[in-house]
Amino acid sequence: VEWAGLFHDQGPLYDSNPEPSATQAVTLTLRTYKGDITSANIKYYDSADSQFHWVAMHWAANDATGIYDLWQGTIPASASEKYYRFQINDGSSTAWLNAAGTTSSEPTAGDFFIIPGFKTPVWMKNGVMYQIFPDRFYDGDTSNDVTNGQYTYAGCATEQHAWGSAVAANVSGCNTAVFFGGDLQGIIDKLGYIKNTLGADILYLNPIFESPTDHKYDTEDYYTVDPAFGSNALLQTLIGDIHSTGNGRKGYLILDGVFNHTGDTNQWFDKYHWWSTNGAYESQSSPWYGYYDFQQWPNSYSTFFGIGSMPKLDYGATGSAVREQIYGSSTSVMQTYLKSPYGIDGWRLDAAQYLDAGGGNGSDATNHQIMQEMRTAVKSVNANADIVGEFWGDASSWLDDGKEWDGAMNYNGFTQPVSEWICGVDEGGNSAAIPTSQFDSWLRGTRADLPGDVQQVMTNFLGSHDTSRFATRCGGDIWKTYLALIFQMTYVGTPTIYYGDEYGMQGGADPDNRRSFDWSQATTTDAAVALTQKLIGIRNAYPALRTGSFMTLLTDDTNHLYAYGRFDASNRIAVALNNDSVTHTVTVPVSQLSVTNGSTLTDLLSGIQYTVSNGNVVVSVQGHYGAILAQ
Ligand code: ARE
Repeated sequence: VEWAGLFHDQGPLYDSNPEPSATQAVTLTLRTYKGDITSANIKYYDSADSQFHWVAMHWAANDATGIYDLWQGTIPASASEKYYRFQINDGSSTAWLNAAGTTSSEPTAGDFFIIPGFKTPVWMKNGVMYQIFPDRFYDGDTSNDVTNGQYTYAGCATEQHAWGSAVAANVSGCNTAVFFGGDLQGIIDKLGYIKNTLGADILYLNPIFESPTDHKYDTEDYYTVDPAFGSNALLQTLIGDIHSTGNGRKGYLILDGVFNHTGDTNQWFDKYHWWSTNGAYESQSSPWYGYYDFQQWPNSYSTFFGIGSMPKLDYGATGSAVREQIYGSSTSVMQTYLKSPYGIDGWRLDAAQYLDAGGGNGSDATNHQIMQEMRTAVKSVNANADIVGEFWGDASSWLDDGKEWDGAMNYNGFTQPVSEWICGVDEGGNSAAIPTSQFDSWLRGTRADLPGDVQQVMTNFLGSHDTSRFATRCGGDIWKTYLALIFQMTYVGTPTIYYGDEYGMQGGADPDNRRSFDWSQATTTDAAVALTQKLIGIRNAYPALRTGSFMTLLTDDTNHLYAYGRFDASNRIAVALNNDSVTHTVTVPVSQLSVTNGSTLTDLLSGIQYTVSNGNVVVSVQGHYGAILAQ
């Protein structure tokens, strides 16, 4: 069997029904070189009977070039989850194909998923996300700025910093009491930049609820927008403006849900007696005593990472007060903001892996049970809401059965490989260069862990509020940002721009990765911003880049070149990336995308047109740049 001819994924040309209901059969298409094989079978595992089943495939057609045969077979409809792989025979040898790749012996992992009834949000698949750390984006209302010494929290007096100044620890050495004045009014004022100039349509905000720190991951009151950021009424205004089409496309809002722990100033805990005298820290007969896990009351309690200002919530058993409070009841935190008069579109779950009962730290059945209940609650309020979990490794245990999250922050399958391939360092800045072939297999492997529609909503970001800035990690070469942006906007998953990454904002580790936004750079006279705008426009114009197939076309370790296809019934797009510092001529084998000789491909970045000959287009790509060749 000629392995190079084999292809299948869950894109629209190869899978009749990527998100089937329980009553919809799924017809799968397998590509082989013409005349290469004698038979092919789908072998699938059905969780209903815990057995493998075989479906013989039949020859269905040739592709447009006549180079390939297309074989088809149908997996019958049923409600149960299934996993499939292909067995391919040419009379003398057998090959196996699944999402992990091609092998000569039968694989034991990496099968494609079918999860009847499971869907990820259409808007998340098709959107581009912009992440904002609210204190640092834009100060739209100076009257609510936190001032010097306005209050003291855990020995830290607040300090007001001038926009543009360094994000250093303040005079008392406290790096979480440094306020720049950014707020919701600022985001409202700048929505035109996000939606119109850039063309992004999903906003993800780091925490906005009342809390004494600048980052607000230690919530004091989940039901109140922090006064330094605005008010609950202003949040409603912001949501209305995001949802309106006034500044471009209809937009969506995802809030940061910090539900593993609260702050120690939360009324439920009330370590500093800011509220009353009946928080769990203050009284064992507190109505919220059971919300936390005390080894020895009051000073020894479970926390996030040993940080005393972040006491862990105790989720108890199904129906517990904490479960009802956070997601279960109609007045729970999560349901409140999903419903009118707010109507947010999703939650990002902070430290999601750790939610647990007692002092437990997740990674067990209780965490998964909590996540299942949470999904049910969220979807009962808004079936189109998105749930994105924070997890830094392989998140498949929350994503592979359609019962918990829709997607996850894609450190594992995007941020890390991109950093190692383009910057030669890992997220922590340690030397870790990988060649193109390893980059490609890393991407394939991490995609294979996940159902296809989950892959499409994984949030793909170059950096976050928890990593160094991409531009800094990458040595400050803006061309590497260009290359990364081209990859990000043409890869599988929801592109997510951490505010400022679109102009190559610099910054080291937390807290330096949270600098105030430099508005002088936020125009299309800045080449990186102009490129971001162009790339988002391209992504928005071509569904193939969002929900199409992904096919590797070329990996060249010597010259650091990579090419891949994104395609559906309407468009075939070949992306060529040059990760070297010098210009290279790239021969892109577009016949693999069934693009015929003599047809014309246009580079959507340069406007240059190319004619396909001998199955290839030959493109000159400058160092740390790319070409997006569309038919
Ligand atoms: C503050 C200071 C830091 C200081 C720290 C400890 O800023 O300089 O080192 O305190 O004293 C929030 C704030 C942080 C704050 C922190 C504690 O944003 O600024 O730090 O609270 O007060 C792990 C977790 C993951 C977590 C990351 C940071 O698994 O959940 O660490 N990310 C979320 C948010 C953070 C937030 C919190 C959680 C807490 O996104 O912003 O911090 O609510 C490997 C591991 C991961 C690990 C990762 C990074 O990959 O596998 O599990 O993530 O490394 O360490």
